[in-house]
Amino acid sequence: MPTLHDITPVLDRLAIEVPSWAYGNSGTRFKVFATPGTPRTPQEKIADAAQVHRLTGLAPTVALHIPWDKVDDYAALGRFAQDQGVTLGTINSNTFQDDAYKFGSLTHNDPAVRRQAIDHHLECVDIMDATGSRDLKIWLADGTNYPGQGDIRTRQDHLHESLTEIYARLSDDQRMVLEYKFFEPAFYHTDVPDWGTSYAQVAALGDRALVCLDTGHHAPGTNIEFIVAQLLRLGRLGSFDFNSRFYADDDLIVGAADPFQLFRIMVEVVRGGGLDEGSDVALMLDQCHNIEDKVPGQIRSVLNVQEMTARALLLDRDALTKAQESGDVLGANAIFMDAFYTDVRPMLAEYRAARGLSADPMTAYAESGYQHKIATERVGGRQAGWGA
Ligand code: PSV
Ligand code: MN
Repeated sequence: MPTLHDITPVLDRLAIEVPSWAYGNSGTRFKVFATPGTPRTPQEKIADAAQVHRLTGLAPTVALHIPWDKVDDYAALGRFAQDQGVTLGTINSNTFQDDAYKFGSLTHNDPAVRRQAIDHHLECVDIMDATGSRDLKIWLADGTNYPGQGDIRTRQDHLHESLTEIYARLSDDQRMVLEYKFFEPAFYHTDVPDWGTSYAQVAALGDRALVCLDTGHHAPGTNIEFIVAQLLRLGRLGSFDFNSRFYADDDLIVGAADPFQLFRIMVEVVRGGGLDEGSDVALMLDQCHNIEDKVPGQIRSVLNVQEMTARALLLDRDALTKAQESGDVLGANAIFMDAFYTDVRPMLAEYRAARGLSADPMTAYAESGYQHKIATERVGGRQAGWGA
């Protein structure tokens, strides 16, 4: 089995992008609970994200969602982030909260609505130019609720045309990632429901159009690591949105519902070169903290990814290949499970301490006084929330 020393270079490269919206209030259609200290501005969200990075060394970039994080001067916001010790990352578009999009956005049958949705994405690329962001992430709520409601094939053609115009606006160092989700808010059909559709759409655009895999966007029982392996094999895995699901798109803390699944995914990421030097697979969180404090929720999340990555890196590949090639079913499985069952927490504590970080970032946060400080300082104003 590899040692901590062997896996250190890869651990050093591990970077997990955090979403600005994770720091705002969120909930369900039943209730959104407010939390003292919740950011009121994009700057306060970035300050919280920087605190996560300061304590873990794992989260150097913050993703923005437009228009939720709209500001007058994005270059200044980028400088603000840098002063805090982080940089601005992926720009997420939003075509799901305007009345115009009731029947779709980039797939809508009305050219005027498609125009509005395309223009929103072009504005997002302008923002990327100002922030220096590499990736434009597109997730569409487009779909229909009733059979016969829309022409599902024409909508694919509209999607292709819309994406073509957006893709053409990107510069050579920018990418588009197209996220899929099998249902919700549309219940009968969704225009980008699965990795195959996302792959077909991005493959028709060019090399800098890739698939975004949100771990919560699959039917129960889906073998997500197989999709990871396939997309890496095809060179089209652009990014992950990590989170946990028990039932649907729960957006819970990654690794909370099924740590073994996260391990299996990370095994395929490692196997497919996703953590190799120079890899451009982006690891991001897409989570909401409905009842727990948000900053420690994010700290827990990036630590979970780090822990499962370390376990995946400890997998004895040579022994596994030998067992696989000799048809040793139980032997191969035992090697795989040995890596999963390895408690890497003491090893990672040592790793962090050697880098001047706290060995235990969760305790360090609890003792830092940061939660009390933001709860005391952030009084008045309007707390940020998912969808506002
Ligand atoms: C949709 O459920 C999604 O996963 C997309 O990534 C959005 O950008 C994100 O949630 C926040 O709305
Ligand atoms: Mn997502």
